[in-house]
Amino acid sequence: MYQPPDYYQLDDLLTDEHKIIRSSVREWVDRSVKPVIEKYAQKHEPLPKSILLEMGELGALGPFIPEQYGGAGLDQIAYGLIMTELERGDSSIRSSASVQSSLVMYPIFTFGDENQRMKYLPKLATGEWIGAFGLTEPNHGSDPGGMLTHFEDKGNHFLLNGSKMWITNAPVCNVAVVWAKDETGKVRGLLVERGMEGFSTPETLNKWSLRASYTGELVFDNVKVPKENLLPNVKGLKGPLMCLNSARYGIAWGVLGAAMECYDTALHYALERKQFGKPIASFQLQQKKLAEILTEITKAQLLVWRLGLLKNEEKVTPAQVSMAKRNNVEMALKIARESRQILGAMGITGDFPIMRHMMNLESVITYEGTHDVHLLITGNDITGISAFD
Ligand code: TGC
Ligand code: FAD
Repeated sequence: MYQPPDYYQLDDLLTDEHKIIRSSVREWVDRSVKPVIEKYAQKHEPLPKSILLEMGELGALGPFIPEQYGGAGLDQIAYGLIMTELERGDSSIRSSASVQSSLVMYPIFTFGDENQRMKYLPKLATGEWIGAFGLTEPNHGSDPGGMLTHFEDKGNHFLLNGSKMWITNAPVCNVAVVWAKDETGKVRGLLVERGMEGFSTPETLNKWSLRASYTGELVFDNVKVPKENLLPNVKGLKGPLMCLNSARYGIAWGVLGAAMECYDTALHYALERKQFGKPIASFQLQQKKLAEILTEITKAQLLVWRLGLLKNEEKVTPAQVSMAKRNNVEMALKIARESRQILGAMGITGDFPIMRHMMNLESVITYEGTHDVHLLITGNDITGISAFD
């Protein structure tokens, strides 16, 4: 089985349970994802629903949700390890698991009432139902507080109007957690189900990134949403932003998987490929690349390890999560670019996973808060001055 780099013996810090979960996800990725992912990505065809159902069986959907609601009841380190293994397969698979776990199950568990938890969480945990998270709008991406989607109280239901854009899994979702303003301008969360009249989910095509993942819009044209579908326990932008803290944390771990696979591919290639009568791994310039890649992976592993411990103790701050998301995605993207160069022309082909990871990471560096937005969050935390206002 694949062995990832572990230069600082971080495996010694994991429990047996962590290692068992990681092995089962790793084995599944090798068996069910790696043999087919390149074909789906090249054809720009989303992976079949069976992939989500299999992730459900593995306990990869809502791993931190308590077992009574169908989750696996695991800690945050386990969640991170699962994300790393999934993203080694492809960012689109990790994306699906991130959205389902952190952006749909987390808000229903945290902000929902008992009826909502019992109705949705078990079906989302198995992958029988697919969830989506609607925050971004055509004219409000980095500034979600400016959203225009809104709803009115019509007595026995809410009337929802507006649209969301760039939504992972939108075209196939059974339920969407939609963030919209009420009549007082407060942001609230609504659970909008497929089949509600006036709710449509057109697909976004022509992507060069995350080609094996569904992306689309959520369009609300006078949708009557039952009152019991309002998430009762949160008001304001902090609702969606708390979900993002969880998803961004998962991404900081996830991208390590993409980086590790690029490194592994480049190392093996450099040892085998000969030029000037010697393996290219013997040239100092290639050794510099490989040594720097391993150094960056090791630093990123230490960052998420500490972040995971803080998250387990519920001491982590949103700004700490932003720093890790920003650092680790940039690390993975740079490693993909360097690894691609080590493979020369072969690096641009689908015979190797590097170019696919590189293209995917161009989305990952933008979604869940862009690279620049996360830097400004750190700047705000350091100085106490918001550059957004
Ligand atoms: P600001 O005035 O700073 O804050 C508004 C309220 O929110 C609170 N807050 C947070 N709460 C929890 N966690 C956080 N990370 C929080 N950040 C802010 C804040 O305390 C305040 O609360 P209150 O009670 O005082 O009202 O808001 P702002 O309008 O200035 O915005 C600041 C900014 C830039 C940080 C924020 O809007 C932002 O993060 N923008 C980026 C948007 C983003 O990340 N969108 C992601 C969409 S989802 C997605 O991409 C899914 S990809 C899925 C996949 O396939 O994996
Ligand atoms: P903009 O906000 O228009 O930003 C454009 C550029 O301006 C960026 O470089 C940005 O950093 C910069 N910028 C913006 N404001 C500032 C500032 N104050 N100072 C300096 N620079 C600034 N959203 C969801 O809600 N749910 C999803 O499931 C989802 N899935 C996605 C899947 C994919 C494949 C992609 C690509 C996106 C997805 N998104 C989703 C949307 C994503 O979160 C947004 O694209 C992201 O938040 C950025 O918004 P934007 O694209 O509108 O860029």
